[in-house]
Amino acid sequence: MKKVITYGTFDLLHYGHINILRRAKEQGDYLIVALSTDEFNWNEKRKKCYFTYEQRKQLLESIRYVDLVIPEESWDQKISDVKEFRVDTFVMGDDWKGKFDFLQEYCEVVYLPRTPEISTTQIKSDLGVKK
Ligand code: C2G
Repeated sequence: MKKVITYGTFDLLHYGHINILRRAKEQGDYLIVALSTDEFNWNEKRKKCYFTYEQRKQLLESIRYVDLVIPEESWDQKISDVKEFRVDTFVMGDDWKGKFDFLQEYCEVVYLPRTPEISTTQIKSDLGVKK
């Protein structure tokens, strides 16, 4: 079984997220999503999520491409995640291109093109929601 992992906040889930999850799953047979916790989002990304971790986890677990959701609590957990879950391929959108090449020592690293013109920030802006 070829295992794939990807990381993210996935707040206000949209078709750009679904596109990356679908293509990540196409890289193997089992997709793990490491979902940024509320604390990690605020402390490390200054992102205040609309949906809580539990709500975002429930949404992701309902997606056919997703096999397991684990918490992302630190920037530094990727190597141990790859080892612990015996991951073959790490996938991220290409806005992160090059940032995780250090993982090549442990698994295949794949950056996939982002879906243009959609983002959680754009949705909030279009809805006139303060960031
Ligand atoms: N994404 C995409 N197309 C978009 C928006 C997002 O392909 N229009 C991808 C991103 O490239 C990323 C994933 O969807 O691979 C999740 O995006 P975010 O929820 O914004 O995650 P991010 O804040 O980039 O956190 O340790 C890594 C971080 O947790 C990534």
